[in-house]
Amino acid sequence: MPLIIDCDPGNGIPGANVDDALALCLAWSASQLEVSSVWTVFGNVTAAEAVNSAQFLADTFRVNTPILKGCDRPLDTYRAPSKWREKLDAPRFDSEILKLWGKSDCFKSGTISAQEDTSVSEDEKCEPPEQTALRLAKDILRNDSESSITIAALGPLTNIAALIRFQPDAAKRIKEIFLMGGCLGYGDLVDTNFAIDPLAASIVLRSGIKVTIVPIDVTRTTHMSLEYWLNTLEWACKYSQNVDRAMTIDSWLRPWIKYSDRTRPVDGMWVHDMVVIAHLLCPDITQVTSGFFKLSPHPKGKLIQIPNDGPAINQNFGSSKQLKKKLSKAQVITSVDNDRLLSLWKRAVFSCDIPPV
Ligand SMILES: [Ca+2]
Repeated sequence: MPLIIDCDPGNGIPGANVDDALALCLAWSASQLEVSSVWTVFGNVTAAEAVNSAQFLADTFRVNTPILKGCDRPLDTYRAPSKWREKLDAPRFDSEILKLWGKSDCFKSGTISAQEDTSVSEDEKCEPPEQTALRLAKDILRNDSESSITIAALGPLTNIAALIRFQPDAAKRIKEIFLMGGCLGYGDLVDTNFAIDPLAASIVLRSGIKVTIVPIDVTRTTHMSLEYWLNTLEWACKYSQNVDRAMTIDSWLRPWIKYSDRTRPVDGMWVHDMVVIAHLLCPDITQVTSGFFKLSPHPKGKLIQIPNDGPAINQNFGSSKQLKKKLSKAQVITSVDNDRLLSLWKRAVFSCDIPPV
């Protein structure tokens, strides 16, 4: 079944997460998955920068998957100034952080020589979500009319919500969505994907499309340490056919792991988005349950699970019976085996079935 990966990869951009990039590496390495398109969305970086980052990876993996630029603003505040953009982009103006990426000056995505400028016009940058939805609908409909689409959603859900709202016929082709987003625990903590565009998350959860949620509660139990990556790099480079790919991945992965290790309570990095693709490939490394969910207005984008009986988890919303009328049923991943997750990635991305050099 065709798989569309909707994502916000920030590989190569100082201070931007590379978990989408790890997910794309896995998806493009796995022959079981038929990646029909990659869509980008604002998040870790702008949607245009995400196109550059995805194209850089496509070149690394020598695939010609179409890469389409998606929405660059949340649905409900499309024209509003983007305060969150300023916050997310702050690291690229910090000289100490830039040094990790081997940069000395204020970073602009076009300055990465290996990542070509895709010359996105100013008009495209301001494209209204109706127009974006139309382009993405055409991309869905170019697939065989009989086939359904699966979407792996690794960023804010704006593109998919825009499709559901403005292109319902194309959205009907979406059979299932596997998404990384939502935070059930950790007090008031919210995850970026749901909190940046809670309206989009709500539209997707209420759409009736089958959804599997990989919440940040689970992805925060994952980690890839610098030591693990350096050992993997050494192992991969014993095989000559891996050397170029491994060194290219190292150019963006090592700076992020070092940065993440300094700024987050984790040994190395969380591999968030990779869990979605790993679940598609090898469901038995995860545990799944189903339940009823809704989004809290305070804090915006907080994911709430309502147990079958008894009060809501985290928040007091009254009786669960009343709530179920407005709730969305979804599957949720409850755990993942980190060792098997990393091993799956490593063995898929690097070929190791020929003798070492
Ligand atoms: Ca992401």
